Amino acid sequence: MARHLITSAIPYINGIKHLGNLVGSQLPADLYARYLRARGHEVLFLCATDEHGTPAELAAAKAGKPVADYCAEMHAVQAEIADGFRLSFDHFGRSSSPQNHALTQHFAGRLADAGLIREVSEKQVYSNADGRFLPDRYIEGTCPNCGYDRARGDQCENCTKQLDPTDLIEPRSAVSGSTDLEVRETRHLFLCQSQMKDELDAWIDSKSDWPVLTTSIAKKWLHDGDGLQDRGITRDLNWGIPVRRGDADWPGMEGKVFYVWFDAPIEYIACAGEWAAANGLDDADWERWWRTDKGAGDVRYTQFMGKDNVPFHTLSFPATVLGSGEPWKLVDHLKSFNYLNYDGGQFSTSQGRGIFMDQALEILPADYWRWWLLSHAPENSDSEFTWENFQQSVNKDLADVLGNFVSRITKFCRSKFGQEVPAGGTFGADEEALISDLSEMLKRYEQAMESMEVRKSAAELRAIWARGNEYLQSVAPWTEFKTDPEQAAAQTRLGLNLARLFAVLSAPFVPDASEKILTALRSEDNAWPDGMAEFLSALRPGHDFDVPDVLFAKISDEQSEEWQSRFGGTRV
Ligand code: B3M
Ligand code: ZN
Repeated sequence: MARHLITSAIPYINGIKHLGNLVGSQLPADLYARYLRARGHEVLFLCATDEHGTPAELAAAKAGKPVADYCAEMHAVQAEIADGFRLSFDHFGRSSSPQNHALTQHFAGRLADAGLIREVSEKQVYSNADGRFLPDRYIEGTCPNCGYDRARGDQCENCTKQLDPTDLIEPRSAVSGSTDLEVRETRHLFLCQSQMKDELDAWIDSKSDWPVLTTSIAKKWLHDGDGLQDRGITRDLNWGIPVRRGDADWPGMEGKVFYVWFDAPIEYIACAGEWAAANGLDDADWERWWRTDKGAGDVRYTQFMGKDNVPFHTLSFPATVLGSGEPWKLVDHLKSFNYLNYDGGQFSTSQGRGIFMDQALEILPADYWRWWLLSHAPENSDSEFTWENFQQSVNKDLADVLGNFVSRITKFCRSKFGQEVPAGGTFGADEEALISDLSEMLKRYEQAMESMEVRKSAAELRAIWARGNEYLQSVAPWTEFKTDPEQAAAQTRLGLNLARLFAVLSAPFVPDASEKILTALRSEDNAWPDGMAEFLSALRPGHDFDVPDVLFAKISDEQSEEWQSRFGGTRV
């Protein structure tokens, strides 16, 4: 029994995530957390909403709401959807929490004391009418490249050219439309990551078991071009964590906030504090997960994220943690994912292309999505969602193999022996071969899960379901019953126990179906197998059971076609 701290990248507050986002962080993190809990480990699984930055401010303005209200509402929306997908966070926090405010200011103070923060003077666009600096996205104008008249200060949406606000022709404020703009000088704090380059490099080198996807991205940032650059960690915005040096004011930084990517990873730590507060626990209770001087020395910390988030987690955040000079826990394993594409193109939040988490749950229960997404996780390369593949995978794996097995054996038993586990008969060569195969297969499944090979884990689990089906198909108790009912009883008893095995092993992937099966089998004990033969005789003769409702309905061609056209374009 070990202690595992698990975090998923924290989703931005503005809007609902699509399935590509889900499979790149929250869902595999949940799979891992559920597995480790099932194996008896102590787990703290944390996620939160990432609430600062211009996207939050702009989305709130668009919704006509104060930012704080908007964030509170969207947090509740995201929490409900996460619940719908059965994401088993121990806490779903908020980066705008008081805990994160205090901790972010604390880290900034420590970094400044260590000489790792410098002030830089920059020129930025200031709007006289709005009385504020305008970050890139707050400035609009005509694109110098293609003439599109609603290009943004950072990029032209029409021709995709990257821009500087000063490139725009006839720039105006996206807030008020005012053209009364001027370039003003503003001072910002920079984190001196370049000073920590060697330390970070050595730390990454010590992680020989990290996926290549993770280390290659980190190495690129460390060594390409001029090497690791210092990063601005403050912004001229109203919404965010005010720049303070620990508890003290920071002269010259009045009215400024920390950059969203500075405070967001610190929320991983703050979230543990929120978790403790929400559960009436003390500081010591969360610090034992995060402070190596307070008991976190034996914690294994794993992070999950999409590849675009890797630089911040391998460089900027570790620079913050190491630079503080305090004994905070550093990540032990970082599992990153490629992208999931959608039906011949990309998922796109701005174009509403693809399936969003709320829409997915409107059409099918969580288990269907969890199974498909995890069994097709974009691990070694990008992967693609197509409706045809989804339909096939659900109909075959879930309906024909897992669902059908449970339904067939419970119904057969009911019709021939009644709704209790039948007595009689003995196990022979078929049963021994099955038990020995399953023991081996279970080991492979456990190894894949432990090493977070998500697709492989799904494949191993599917193989276990298939092996059970193969057994039942070959011994055929429905035929055996006619000549040797005693033997058929033994086979049926084993079949019912196999259904229980499937339920327990499948719980990390399809928790709802697993629970349905265990409820139908009236099995309160869902402990992981410790010896296959004993596990497969746990449901004793005479034990009552129910026949469950259909576990997985097949997806029809009509449904698949309808959904394909519904989710092909603009979200309505
Ligand atoms: N919110 C980006 C994203 O949702 C960002 C992750 C922060 S992790 C600390 O993909
Ligand atoms: Zn353009």
